[in-house]
Amino acid sequence: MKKSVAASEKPVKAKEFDKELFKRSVEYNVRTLYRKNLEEADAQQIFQAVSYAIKDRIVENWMETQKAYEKEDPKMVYYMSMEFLMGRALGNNLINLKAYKPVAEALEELGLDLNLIEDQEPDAALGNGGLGRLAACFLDSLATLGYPAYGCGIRYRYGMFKQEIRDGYQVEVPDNWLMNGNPFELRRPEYAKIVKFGGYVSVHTDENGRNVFTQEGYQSVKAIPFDFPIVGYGNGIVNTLRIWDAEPVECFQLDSFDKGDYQKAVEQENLARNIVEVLYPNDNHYAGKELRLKQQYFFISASVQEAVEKYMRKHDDIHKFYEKVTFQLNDTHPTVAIAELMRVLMDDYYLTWEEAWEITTKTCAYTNHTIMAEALEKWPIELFSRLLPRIYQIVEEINRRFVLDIQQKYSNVPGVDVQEKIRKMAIIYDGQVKMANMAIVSGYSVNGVARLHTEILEKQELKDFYEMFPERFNNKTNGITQRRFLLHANPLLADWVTAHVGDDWITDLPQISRLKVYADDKKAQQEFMNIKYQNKVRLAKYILEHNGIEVDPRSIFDVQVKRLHEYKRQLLNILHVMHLYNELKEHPELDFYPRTFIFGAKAAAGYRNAKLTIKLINSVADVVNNDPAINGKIKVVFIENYNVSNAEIIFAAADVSEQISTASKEASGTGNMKFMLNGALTLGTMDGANVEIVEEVGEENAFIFGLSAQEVINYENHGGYDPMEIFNNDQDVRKVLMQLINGTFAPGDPELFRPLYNSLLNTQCTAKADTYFILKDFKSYAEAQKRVEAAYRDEDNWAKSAILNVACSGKFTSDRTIQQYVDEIWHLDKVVLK
Ligand code: B1N
Repeated sequence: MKKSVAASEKPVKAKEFDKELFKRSVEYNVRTLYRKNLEEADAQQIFQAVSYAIKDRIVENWMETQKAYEKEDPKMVYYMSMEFLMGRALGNNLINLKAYKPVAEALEELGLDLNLIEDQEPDAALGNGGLGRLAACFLDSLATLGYPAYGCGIRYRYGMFKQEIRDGYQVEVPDNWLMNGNPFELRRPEYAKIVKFGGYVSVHTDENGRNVFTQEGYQSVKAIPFDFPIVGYGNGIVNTLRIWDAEPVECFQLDSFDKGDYQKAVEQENLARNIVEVLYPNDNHYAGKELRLKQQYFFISASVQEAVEKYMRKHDDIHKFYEKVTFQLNDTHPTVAIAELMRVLMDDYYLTWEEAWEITTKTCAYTNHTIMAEALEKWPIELFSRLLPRIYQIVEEINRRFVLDIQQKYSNVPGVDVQEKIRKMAIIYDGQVKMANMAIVSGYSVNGVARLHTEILEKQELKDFYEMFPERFNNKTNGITQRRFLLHANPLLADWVTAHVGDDWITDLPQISRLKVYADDKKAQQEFMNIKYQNKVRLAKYILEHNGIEVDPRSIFDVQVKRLHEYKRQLLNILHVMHLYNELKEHPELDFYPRTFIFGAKAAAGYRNAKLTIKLINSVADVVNNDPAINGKIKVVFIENYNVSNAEIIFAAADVSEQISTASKEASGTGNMKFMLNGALTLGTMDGANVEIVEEVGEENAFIFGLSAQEVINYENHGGYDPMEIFNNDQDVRKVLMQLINGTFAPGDPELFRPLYNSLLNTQCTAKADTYFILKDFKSYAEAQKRVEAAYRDEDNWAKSAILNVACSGKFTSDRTIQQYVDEIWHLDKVVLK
């Protein structure tokens, strides 16, 4: 670890919280914002008034932090991401200001309930799932550890859609999160940038004999940044999330426009309106839409321009840019940053190709988040070059030189087929621009997000690149922030942990391992189970209010919440529920421990099988929940609109954490870590970070089943496996599959679930069947579920395992992940405030 450039020896204590001042400030804000007093203001107005009062405090620290950065001039990381799934800000800011409890008390004295006020805030849902939430956790950790950082992204007018369930189907409702204004954001028009699209590139030679490239006939958009404060925990540091809005460059000047200009002006205006309109609701999937590439270049061009200008405001030698700046590319979505930085360095700062390349390759680093083939970004040359003509020229040149490198390296190596290498590794090939290849070739680091995932990248997916650039590859196992997902989400457990081991875990999660000595302690076990019970009561109340379903908090809460995707195998889970239902119907006398199966998941709007799986879950729920013969022993609940805010309630209440992806498909997973931290036991495959979770907590404190990643890969390399064999020989599987097509769960429309049936068996043979090995793993899953039930019946032992899960979760803090990024990739220095 590098030493810190402390402005003073000791970190200062967080400023004392002045309750009376705060109360006056809330009253004042309600008055000036709404011309009302507290009694007259509604809940939303009070939320706004409280938030502005808190923002006042934050802004002071924000200015101090930025002043310190200005003075000390530390190296900065720019975390470039299309997604930041921030969730709500108020509660989190209070937690990190160490002001949550005093503010709750002050508000109580005013007759107000902080929890209800928090519920007024819409989630900032500028992300789909794990990738966007990871970015948010990273920002929290960067600020808490005192590292200078910017998050760079897009201020989507509409975030992730709101999900409503109507008649069991998902309906997408626009998420108008800015409707009431956002009290924490700050518009910064003084940092606006112009971003250019389309047109053509003209070349001429200047007086020094240099080629000058100019983009002409283009359309442009004005990018306006909005800054969000990212409050570090108890250290006075406030970093910035900078997200860009788009505005038209100029207003109409009708008199000066001829017909062509008028047309162009309208188009420019539309471009600005469309570009930041909405987040693409795809997770682990690339749709190849032109507007998406526009979004990517829009925020990247603005962010890169600003990073370079900011650097040049303090330095005169652009050649040393990489000593003060590093760009971390959150998957391939921001990869145009590479060519954009090359463009700025060559076209605006007149560097040679070699000089610009040296800087760019020392500035950019890439994180891979998936090996799913359908997520790989490949842009058609036609589209890419039409939209970004100058950028495309640069990509072509990067590619030309890289292909030469391949030829040079491998031409004389016996047994190597150079053409084959080029086919696999070239950035431009087969009419497409391959973004992952560009990110690997043009940066100094490539990392995966869990050990298994990185191994698969090195040995299979990116094997050729690993052979060529082994020193670039590294692993950074994901993490989560315990401040949001324990301290804020689960105050009962947080207080209990602190009572037993002190509060160091808040900034040093491995300290939580000191809980291990309580795992066998009967009193601790009872206290733990009691807290879990109260959290289950809280979730049961939420479910009753939001779903109208009554669930028994004494039943096992078995939870799968995450995006809906075939590889995540919600279908395996619900098929197993159908199987349990069949068993209970056939053997009503069965000694069955009551279970509540809880699902929460959004499906991409155009993903047919995913949406149909939601309908199946709700249809099974309808039948099972209302069958008196079952006597309430199984309940199935689909929680509408799964998001960061209700996730906090859900994790705290879970007994069983379903992490059942087809092995090798889930790069890491981060929900798995949030469940563990809250004392749920993992029921999962050896996939992603599950492998490391089991390594930490011990296999005896988890329920592992299914094919290994290598077994899956072996099957795939040999054309799959034959699900028909299982269908023909396993009566349990056969029965549930037949129920998909005989109307058991769709009485009016027996054909409804045929597509799911086909995806598993595919009797028509038009495509491969059961590509996610659901039937192959079914038996092993059902057996693991039996072990879950048996284990839960032994309450003391369950409590012990649950406590051990909490105690062994130390590795999975995003503070550890960020420290590893800092030590092994970014090499930043800590800043400590005076
Ligand atoms: O990134 C998370 C991982 O924990 C998950 O395992 C992984 O599935 C997730 C295209 C993605 N990978 N790829 C995406 C999201 C949006 C999009 O448009 C791909 N998300 C992941 C954090 O590492």
